[in-house]
Amino acid sequence: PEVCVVGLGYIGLPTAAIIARSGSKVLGVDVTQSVVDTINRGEIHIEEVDLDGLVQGVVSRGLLAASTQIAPADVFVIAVPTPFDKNHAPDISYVLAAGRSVASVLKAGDVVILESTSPVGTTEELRDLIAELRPDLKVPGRSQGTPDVSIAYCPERVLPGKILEELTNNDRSIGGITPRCARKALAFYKRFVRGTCVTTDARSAEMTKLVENAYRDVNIAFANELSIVADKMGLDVWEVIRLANRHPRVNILQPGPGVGGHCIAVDPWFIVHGAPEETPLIRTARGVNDGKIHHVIKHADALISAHPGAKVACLGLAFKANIDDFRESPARLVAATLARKFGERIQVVEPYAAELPREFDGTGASLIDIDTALEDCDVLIALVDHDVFRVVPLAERADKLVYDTRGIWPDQPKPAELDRGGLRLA
Ligand code: SAJ
Repeated sequence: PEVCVVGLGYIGLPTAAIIARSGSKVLGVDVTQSVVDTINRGEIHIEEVDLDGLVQGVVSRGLLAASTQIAPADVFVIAVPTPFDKNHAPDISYVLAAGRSVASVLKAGDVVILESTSPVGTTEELRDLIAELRPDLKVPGRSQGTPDVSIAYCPERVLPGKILEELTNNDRSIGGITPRCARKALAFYKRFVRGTCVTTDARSAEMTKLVENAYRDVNIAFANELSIVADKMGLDVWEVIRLANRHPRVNILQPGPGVGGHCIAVDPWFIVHGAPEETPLIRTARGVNDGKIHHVIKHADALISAHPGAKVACLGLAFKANIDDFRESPARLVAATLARKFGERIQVVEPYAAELPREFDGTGASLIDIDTALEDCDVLIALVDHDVFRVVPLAERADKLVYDTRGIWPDQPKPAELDRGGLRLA
């Protein structure tokens, strides 16, 4: 193959498919045999808009194949997970394992690109590993003369649910270990990226990725903190934010039941870990967003407890709107906690799920559709802003007791119970 993509997850697979669509022969490598088999059948193991058709097309045209074994290529793209441990310390062992396998087939002239979100300095560590394993190759920044291989960091910045579109159209930061490495990587991305590709050094590119997600986390924390303040003061936070955002230089994000997904709640810790003394704001924002989940649980618990016998529908399990990704989801944690406490009084509506996740087993909670919820349930707890929930007309929910954690129904009358303040929890 011309290109070898290591790691066929939410980023690696769409990236491999898009490179293949641009005409390059691509080998996708993954440690999981079932993932490899699925892709080689032209099918996919993850959910992403339009990805199924794209993968089927490039596999059937012989442009994309998958394997558990790496093979020589001209360009290697590493897109493996970088989780953190229980102390929030980043774990780059998958990156280094990928580096070891790339090193085993590397030859002069090759380009190695790391895309995984990584703590600052990881690309240099990858370079050092390659240098150690392949003393026969001159690596950038460490050997005299023109290096044999180029190594760069180029983070993805795609939004789940819009991955294919954003992979092609977003601007990209391309950080080379040296300027020459950046130019080599740039030439590669130009083949399939329509957005502007900006070159920089590897460490700046690593930090840029972390900063983007920390920026969003801090701003969501601001919105979430406002929502807790508004609950205490008996104000409608959505109304306040709508009005404040009419100011030309104010753009407050939307409060919700907490921050989910695999990036925004993780990446800020990589910065905190790298500079613990210097990051009180980023650390506090994480605490505020995690704390919001428990605020929502407490609030919902009080509402349900105050209405014994009422049937309750939790609307949504996904980590955000209009996707079927339930990992690291605050909505799921809220619904499961309520189900454990209130049992069969709790129903869950999640049009993107075929069944309830494991943790609901034995709780008595069941998965129902939105129409059944509107017919049978007295209390609605809106946890995800799926469009299917947003479009429920007022007439079908006017008589319900609603706890709207996403602000999807601005026209919902304030329930008298809430107005009395009896249920407001600081
Ligand atoms: N959220 C709010 N309020 C908001 C916006 C988001 O509560 O106003 C919540 C969402 O409901 C969700 C979480 O934040 O639980 C994260 O959602 P998101 O849409 O902000 O981001 P992700 O995790 O889907 O994707 C992010 C994106 N980063 C930025 O927007 C800076 C994406 O571009 C990155 O590529 C991705 O992380 C990644 O892979 O790092």
